[in-house]
Formats: sequence, structure tokens, C-alpha cells
Amino acid sequence: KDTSSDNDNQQQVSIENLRHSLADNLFYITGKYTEIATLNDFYLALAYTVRDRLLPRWLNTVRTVTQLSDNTKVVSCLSSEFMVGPHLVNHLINLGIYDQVRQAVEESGLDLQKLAEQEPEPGLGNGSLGRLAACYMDSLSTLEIPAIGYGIRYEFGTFKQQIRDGWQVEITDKWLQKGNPWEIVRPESAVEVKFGGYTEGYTDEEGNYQATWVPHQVVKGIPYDTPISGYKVNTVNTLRLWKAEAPESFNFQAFNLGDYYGAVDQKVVSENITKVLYPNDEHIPGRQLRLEQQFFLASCALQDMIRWHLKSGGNLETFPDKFAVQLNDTHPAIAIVELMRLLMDEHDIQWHDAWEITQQTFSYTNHTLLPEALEKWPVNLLGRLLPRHLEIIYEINRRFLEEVRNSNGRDGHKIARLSLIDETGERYIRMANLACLGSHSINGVAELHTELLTKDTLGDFYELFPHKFSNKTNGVTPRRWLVQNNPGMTKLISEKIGEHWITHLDDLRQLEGFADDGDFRYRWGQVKLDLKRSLAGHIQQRLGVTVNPESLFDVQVKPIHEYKRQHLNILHIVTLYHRIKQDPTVNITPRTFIFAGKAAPGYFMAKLMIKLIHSVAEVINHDPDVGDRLKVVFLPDYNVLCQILYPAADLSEQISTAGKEVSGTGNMKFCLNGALTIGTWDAANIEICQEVGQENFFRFGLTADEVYQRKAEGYNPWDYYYGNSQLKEIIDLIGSGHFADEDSTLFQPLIDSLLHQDQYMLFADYQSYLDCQDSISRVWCDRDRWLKMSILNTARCGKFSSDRAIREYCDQIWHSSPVSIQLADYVQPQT
Ligand code: NBG
Repeated sequence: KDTSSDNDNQQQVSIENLRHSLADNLFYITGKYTEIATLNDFYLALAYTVRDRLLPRWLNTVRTVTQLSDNTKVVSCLSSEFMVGPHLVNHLINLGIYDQVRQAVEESGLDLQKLAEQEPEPGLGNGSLGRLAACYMDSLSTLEIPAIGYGIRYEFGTFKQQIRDGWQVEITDKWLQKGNPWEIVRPESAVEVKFGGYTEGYTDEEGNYQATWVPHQVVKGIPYDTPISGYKVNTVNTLRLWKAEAPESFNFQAFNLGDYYGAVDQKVVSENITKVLYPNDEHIPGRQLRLEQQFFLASCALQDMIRWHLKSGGNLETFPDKFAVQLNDTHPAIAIVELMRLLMDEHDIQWHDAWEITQQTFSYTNHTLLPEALEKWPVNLLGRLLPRHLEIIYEINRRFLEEVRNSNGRDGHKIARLSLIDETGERYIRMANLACLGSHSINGVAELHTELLTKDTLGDFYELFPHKFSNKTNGVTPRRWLVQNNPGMTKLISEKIGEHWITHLDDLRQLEGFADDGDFRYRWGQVKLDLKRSLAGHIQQRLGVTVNPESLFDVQVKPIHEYKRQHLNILHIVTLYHRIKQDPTVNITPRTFIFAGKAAPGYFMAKLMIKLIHSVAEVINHDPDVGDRLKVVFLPDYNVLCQILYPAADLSEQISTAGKEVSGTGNMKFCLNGALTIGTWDAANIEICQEVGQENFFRFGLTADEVYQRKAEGYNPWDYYYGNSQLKEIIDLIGSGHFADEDSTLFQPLIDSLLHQDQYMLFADYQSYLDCQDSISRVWCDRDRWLKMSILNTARCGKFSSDRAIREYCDQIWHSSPVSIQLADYVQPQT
């Protein structure tokens, strides 16, 4: 029997099915005939077609997971941000139906890529921390770990960035405006969240203090579920995002009294809680709404888990056997107190047991080293909003400090540092201290980060609880960051080593054997070149700048921040420009410098850096002496573009001041796509260098220890300014207004901060950076050598898979294992 024609037949059937579903969904869901349907309607119809094919897996996962016996743990990830990225293509790849769907779409006279471009990116995060959570959700599903992500369904996500006259302008992100086919609302699973009011305490017959919280306001949390599929497995876990609404009955009295507007006003106030994602500003302790959001998320998630646990027959003593709750930074850390409250006040569990359950439930990941970025809330604000929680915090603190005093003596300074309350000025609750105390596990996200945490940022807690600390170096999902975004390279790799690497990234090592194969190297280079051509096309189209795809693409993509030192990169660019101006015949390796990243709206210096990039670009891109040798571009609103930026990069800029960056994940995405790194000895750069080998990595600059020492010795930027004539010349050139239409004041704040303070020590690293860049230019000219290094970077970055990270979390922190999902008893729509 001719099986191949059978297969062809099946394929044909399934493509026909897909075509029909597409037409049906267009008709029944968008309610339109083809001739008036917009591209977005077709996208929606396609999204529903794909969702239909996910549903059997999703529902079976939910059913299996909710009925699990007590000894199978569900990983619950609490995060105020989830940057999952567009869903459509990801699901197509995970379901293994990409080619069929593309064909069905083509046969319907449409273009899959154009439809996919209709999908707005859910902007539910500021970047790294939320992207990381999304990678982890992807790996959890792929590894068949029962998991749920809890977050907030912000109506407006992170702002959209536009550039006007070189300055960043923020635009509201209305990602839900055209409907969201991926979510399913579950109003029947709503919970109530209380705010404000006061507490009434009394002592019960057994002499225990009991409290009743009489809130001022009650808000309803409505869950919206989004499927998170795993790669070629049946597991489809849930991302449950909560929206705030006013309970219908709320302020009935006002309504009855005819105060219709009063009643509606309350509704608006309630719904404000999930209106907007706060941008990445570090200085937000005064923002009541932010604390409301944090508590809202924590309370919704915990009530949901408790309900789920009780319904499946568990009792609350076994709650930690059922759920491993991971706190993604301190944003959801108020959950520790909320769980205490729920256990004690609503489920009659005594303090001792409640505290035991709580500590066993939570684990905490830290994502920041900057002391000023550690979250804290004014005691007054917290007490007003969460009066019962403040009481509980005081009691946790009282018991803790008493223990410390009893066992560790009376070092007043240390006790003051350990206290949950910062009493050095206005009184604050320290959320990191709360997270450390209320969790059984605390981890950093790169080796150096964890080392610095234990030595410094959380050193006092490390001394008390060394067993709680561990490192879990970050990872990224190869499905999205290579398979989906770089199909050319994926194909080339799979041709040589099969597809097993997609779920076992260490397998990429097998590529090492091809690094010396001329033909493979050539094809590797061609894949890169194609990607660069396509990026060049985008740049031309969006910015009207012509860049040479054969030049070295030197890319820095990350939030704009002084510690990440985009301005160091600019100093290099200006140095090259200056060299050309001094001698137009000088030999310069052609480079295209590409920047992308957002500045926090209230961060003046970061916004000035964006302006500087544009101003320098304006001059360099139009200077005939420079010609095609140097081009500088800034790609606005890079979220969407990062899909093509990582794959098209030759050089990845990871140039933070050593000891300041926590881990980075962009560095891993670049490396995975075969970019070489120029990096400081910071964050996960160190581990990348260790993996790929120092001969395949461009390292420069001071180490974290040296940074610390220089500071201690009294760092003086003027020494460098006067000691390095080249540095002086370019600083003077920028200061003179050369890039600002002769306006010498525009960039003065930046120059002043470098000359007078240089907090992030650009000057100390300048010469080393320059020398390193010069050696990169030389290596670039040896194309074979560069390609070999590029292949080896990809081949050796298996460690940076989020699958590896999730396995470590599962084995060492969550103690959760895979559960395979059976599909048998549901009828599936035919693919
Ligand atoms: C960021 C760090 C990055 C790190 C990500 C994810 C926050 C608060 N921190 O270096 O700056 O890669 O967290 O761990 O978003």
C-alpha cells in the first residue's frame, strides 16, 4: 500500500479542515463576509482556529491538574509582569502545525506572516523580569510540569515608544482594543479583595488574639485565562490574569438614594486597579495604586489556590505540598502576609502553624542589586490600605527580632538592618526582608549576582539562613528565541544534528564539529546575511536610513539606563567619527550601530541619552567624510522588532558596570543566535564567557571587585579626562554642541555627570573598551575566524536554556515533577 499518498491525503484533509474552520470562524465569530473582512478579522479567525486546536490539550491539562492527588505539586508563579510575546506563531510551532496552517492560509488567499503581524504584543511588562517569567512558563509546559502563572490583566500595558525630534514620547498601549482571542474570561471564578477600613481585635476563650478586618472597599477579581502551550507535548498550562471590577452590589445605598454617579464613581475607582502597568521607575514608594495592584494580585492568586486545594479534598496543612509559590521579585511579596491572614482569620489556623505553612509555600527570586531599587512601602500608606496586614507584619517582625536577639546577641545595627521596618527616617516596610523571612528559598539569577547578594545586599539574611540561598542562573526559551525568530538558522542546525536540541539545548554542542567545515560556515554566514538584509530593509522602511548589510551589525538592545552604559557605546562611536574627521582616509571597519530600548518616563538622564544617540546619528549618517563606513540607528518601540534584532546581530553589547547588572537575558538571546559578545565581567556575561571560551568572547573593563576598590580609593573622573587625550577630545566635542546644532547646553547634564561623578565609571573603562572594539574590528576582517566563533557561540550556549533553569528550580526548590496529559476522552477538532 502506498503510505505516502495516504499521508498526502491526510495532509490534504487537515488543510481542508483548517480552511473550513478559518472560514467558519470568520463568519461566526467576527460576523463578516470575506469581502468586507479586514486583515485583523482574518487574524482573529485564524487565532480562533488555532485556539480550537489547543483547547482539548488545555482543558485536559486543567482537568488533570485540578484533580491531582496531594503529592503532585503545582508550580505557581506570581509575577506582576508577564511578557509572553505574540501567541499565534508560537502555538503553531508548539502544535507542530505551522506548515499546514501556512498552506491553508495561502489557499484561502492570505499570507500567514501578514496575519501574524496583526497580533498586538501583550505589553504586560517592562522587559527582562516579565520576559523571564514568560520563558519560564514556556519551559514549564514543555517539561510537562503542572503550573499556573498569576498576573494582572493590565488594560494598558507598557507604553509605546515614539521618537519625535530625537526625544522619546510615550503613547498609551491599547493592546486589548481589537479584542484578544487568546483569553477566556471566567466570571464564575471571581474572588473578592478587600481594602482599607480598620480591624477589630479581641481575645478568644483560649486566650488567642483574633482580629476581624472591616474593610472600606471590596473589589472583585475576575480571572482571564490564557493558554501556554508546551513544545510538541499535550501540556497546556494556564496564565491566569486578574482584572479588577466593582461588585454589582457595591454602594447599593448610594444608588438607592439616587446617587447614580456616586455608585458609578466607585466602579471606576475599583477598575482603576488594573488599568495600567507602572513603568520601570525606581522611585515609586508613594504610589498607592501600585501597592493596590500588588495586593490585588496576591490576594486573588491565594484565594484561587486555596479554593482549588480545598475543592480537590486537601486541607490547608497540606497546602505547601500542593503548591510551590514562586515570588518573581518582591512585587508580589505581600502574598506572604495575605496567606498568614487568610489562614488565621478566615481558616482558624493558629500563628505557629500558619507561619510554618507560609514559609514552606513561598520561595523568592531577587532581581536587583541596586539598594535604591529594593522595594519599600511607607508604613502609613500600607497601614491605611491594609490595616490587618500591618498588624501581622509587626507581629512577624516582633517574633523574628526576638529570636535574633536571643540567639545572635544584641548588635543593634544588625538588628536594625534585619528588621522588616526601616526606621532610619520615614518608616518603611522592607519588602525584600519580608520576602527573605517568609520564604524557604531565596535565589539570585546569575552566579555573580547570587554571590553579591549573599555578601552584601542580603548579607545579614545569608548569615542567619545560609541554607535558604542558592543560585539559579537565568535562561531563555529556544523555541521563541531561536526556532520561531530564526527559522533559517533552525533549519540549518536541524539538518546537521536533528531536532532533539530544541528541547535539549546542550545538544547544540554537536555543532562544534562543523565549525571547521567550510561549507557549513559559508551557509551559516549566508543565513546571517539574509537576516541582516531583512533588518536593513526594515531600517530603510522605518527610518529612511540606508545601512550596508555587509557591515558589522553592532547591537545594544535593552532598557536605557546609566548603569547599562549606552553612553559608553556612544563614546566609542564618537571616537571612530573623530578618527575619520582627523584623517578621512583612515582605515575603519564598516559598522552599523543599532540601539533600541525604552527609558522610564521619569528618568531624565536616560531620555537625554536617547536624544544623544539621535543627535550623533544625525551628524554621522549625513557626513560625506564618513560615507558608508559608519551608520547609527535607533529603532523605536523595539518590543516587536526584537524578533529580528537578536538574529541579525553580529556583536552583542553587554557593557554594564561590573557588579550592577543582575543577569541579563538579552545577552543569552544574542549568543544563541550566533552573535559574539563584547562584555564586562558582569552578570551572566561571565558564565557565557566560561561556556563559549574566552577566545570566543570579547572581554574588557574592571571587575566588580576592582570597581569596588576604585570607589573605595576615591574615584576621580578628572584623572581620566586629563590623562587620556582622546577621551578629553571626544568629551569636549560632545560638550561643544557639535552634535546639537552648536547648542553647548543640551548635553551638558550628561557631560557634567560624567566629569563630576561618573557613578558608573565609564571613564575608567573607556580605554579598555576602545582597545577591545579595535580588536573586534580586526577579527571581523577575518571572515572565517568570525564565522567559526559565531558557530561556537551558538554551539556552546546550551546552559542558557530556560529548560535547564526550570529543571533546577523543580529539583532544588519546588520539588515538582512532570505529569503527562492524556487526550483520550475529548473529541478534538480535526487538524
Ligand atoms: C532584571 C535585571 C536583569 C535580569 C532580569 C531577569 C528587574 C528588576 N531586574 O539583569 O536587571 O536579567 O531582571 O532576572 O527587572
